[in-house]
Parts: sequence; structure tokens; C-alpha cells
Amino acid sequence: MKKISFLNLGKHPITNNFLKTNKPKNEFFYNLKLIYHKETKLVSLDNFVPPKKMFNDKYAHRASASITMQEAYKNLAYKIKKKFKPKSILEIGSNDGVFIKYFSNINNVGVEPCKNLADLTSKMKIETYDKFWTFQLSNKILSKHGKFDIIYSANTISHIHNLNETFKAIENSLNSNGIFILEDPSLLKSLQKLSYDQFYDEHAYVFSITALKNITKQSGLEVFNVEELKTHGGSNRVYFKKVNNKTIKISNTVKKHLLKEKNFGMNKLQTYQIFAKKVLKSRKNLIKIFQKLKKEKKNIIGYGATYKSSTVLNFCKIDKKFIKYFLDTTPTKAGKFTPGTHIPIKKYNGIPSNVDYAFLGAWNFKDEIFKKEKKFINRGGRFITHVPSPKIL
Ligand code: DWN
Repeated sequence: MKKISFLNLGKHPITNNFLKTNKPKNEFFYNLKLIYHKETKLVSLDNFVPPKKMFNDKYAHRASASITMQEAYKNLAYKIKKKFKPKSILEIGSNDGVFIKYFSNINNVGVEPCKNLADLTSKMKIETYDKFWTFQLSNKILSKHGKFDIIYSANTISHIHNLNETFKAIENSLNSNGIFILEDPSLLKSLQKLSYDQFYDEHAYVFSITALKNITKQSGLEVFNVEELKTHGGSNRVYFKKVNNKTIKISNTVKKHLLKEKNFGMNKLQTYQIFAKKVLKSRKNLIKIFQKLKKEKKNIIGYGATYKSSTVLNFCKIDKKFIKYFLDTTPTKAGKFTPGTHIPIKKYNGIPSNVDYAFLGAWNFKDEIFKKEKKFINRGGRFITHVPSPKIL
């Protein structure tokens, strides 16, 4: 399979490696390089980081950390119950149970390789397997729970390296009328918004509908519906059925999305090369903003120590010189330092009155954050973003 590299973002740390000290010994770095697969149109990282280095019992991210996501999962659970009336559901990547908890009245099973998270849902009486999703695990779950009406996976399949096995295992675990729902960041939106921070160790892939259609061909699964979502800066919710299931019709949304991607040039290498050029320009302009504000002796902090922001900070070499500290609501991040750039992370308790600027690490929650930070904005405080282009908001 022909792979062509189109962007080298340099050396990057493990994004989940929130450090206990700002002088770590032997911090792990890998080369973050992006690849376009000519045949399948898949976009992926060149080097995959070993999964156990990323997903372990010290996983920091909590899917329920924002009101936006809590509401999105609640609404989706309601929609699934109403539309499909499932008697069983499996979630791959169940995190802290923000979604699967709504299905306690039916056979609900979680798969979550990060043990600290799996323990949370086990305590909620949701049977959770603290294992990586594989064909072997699919068979193990099958022998106890049978096949599932719905398999749901948000922000997880893009993290799994062996896609062939992943989709075959999903097909194996679905009832003949079963539905698999995948939700992941949209490649089209990432290209349009120049959000190159969607690429980091965990995001082995950023999917287009075109690539998903191509790579699932051999697994016995077929895309039958696509919904565009605003979450995580622009995501796709993709519905799959078994190829043999002729009772479910293929919605027009599939054709529409494939055409939209084609028209944007997503089937051409040149589009990715143009994206790469724009990313280099974006870095230049973001650094300029920080340098200017530093010269003016402004007090700059970071808002939301996201995994995404690790790519921006390490790629642009924005460290303690520019950002004094990050504020983040996640308890397990507080008191730690950002990977690679070693910026302190403090527990969020409102933005202190001496702060002039805040870099929006969690730009994907801009609306929620702007609503919450009216006081900061009204007293002249400003946010800095790099999406879709570096600017002060
Ligand atoms: O795919 C992934 C996504 C879903 O979650 C994972 N690979 C890892 C993680 O990535 P991320 O860190 O880029 O995700 P979020 O959801 O954009 O992270 C938001 C962060 O910002 C959290 O740490 C919480 C924090 N936050 C905050 O401090 N104040 C968020 C909001 C809305 C706030 O008001």
C-alpha cells in the first residue's frame, strides 16, 4: 500500500504523560509525521506509539469534563433508545461512563483498557472489560453476553492501530440487524479549520467518510448514514450495518458526504500538501502573537490543558517562557506539568484578576468557556486561539 508523508510536526511526547516534575528524566519522544494512504485515502500517523504507553491506569482525560459533552451523550442515548429500542449495547472506550450509564435497564457492557477508568464504571455496576478491543476479546464477551443490538464507540476507533481486526471484531459482535455507531473527529473539518492539533500520539487516524468506506470493505460492515456533529471541533457520527442486512436502506447522507469530500480535494495528495504549508504559516503567526504579548509584558496563561494542545505547544515551542500556567478542571491534571513543554497546570478556580490573555487549549469548547468567563472578557481579558488561524479573540 503506497503511503506518502505530507507533514512532519517534529518530536512529540506522550500527550497523557502529565508530569509530576518540570525536570523529568528520560521523557519519551517520538516523531509526529502525517501520512496519506494513496489507495484507501486514509490519513494516519507514520509512527504509532505502543498502546500501553498511552492507555494505562493513569489515564487523565474524563469524557464528562465538559457540560457540552455531558449533554451530547445524554441526547444521543435518548435518540438511540427511541429510534432503535436496543435490548443490548456495547461501548468500546467507555471512559468514565458518561454515555453507557444511560443504558442500565438493558444488557450494557463497557470496554475500557485504562484500568482507572474501567474501575469507575465497574463501581457503577456496569460490566466493564479493562482490555484492548481485539477479536479475542470480542469472542470472550460474546460467550458471556451474546451478540449486541448496538455497538457504540466515540473518540476511540481512531486510537486503535489495527483497523482491520477492529472492524472484523465489531462485525463479529453484532446481531444480524445490529448497528455500529462510530464517532470521531472529521478530517474534512480538521483540514478546513487548520486544526492540526487533531494529530497526536493517540489519534493514529483522523477519518474521512471516504477512507472509512474503503477500509471497512473487507470487514462485512457498510456505512448507511452519516451525521455531522459540532463536538470536538467537528466530528462525524457514522452508522454501519452488516453488508448482508438489506432491510436498512443506505441514506443519501453517505453520497452527499463522499461528494463533499471529493469536491474539497480529499482524494488528492495536493490538498494535504497545501494543508501542510498552511500549518507552517499558522505556527509562524501564533509565535508572533506570543512574542508581541511577551514584549508588552502581558500576563498569559493557558485554558484547558488538552491533549490536542500538546501538539501546538511542542510544534510551536511555546513553553513557560510564554505561558505561566494552565488552568484545567480535570482533578488528575492539577499540580502536574504539560508533557514536553513542562508548563505547570493549576486547578481551575476562575481566571485570576491579574491575567491578561488565555490561550484556548480547549478551543473546541469555546462557546461553553465564553459563557462561563464573561467576567474575564468584560474586564478586558482576551483569549488567544490558533483555530482556524492564530488570533486574539
Ligand atoms: O480523543 C480524545 C478526546 C475526546 O479527549 C482523547 N484522545 C483525549 C482527549 O483529548 P483532549 O484533551 O484534546 O479533549 P478535550 O475534551 O478537548 O479536553 C478538554 C480539556 O479542557 C479537559 O481537560 C477539561 C478542560 N476544560 C476546562 O478546564 N474548562 C474544559 C472546559 C469545557 C472548561 O470549561
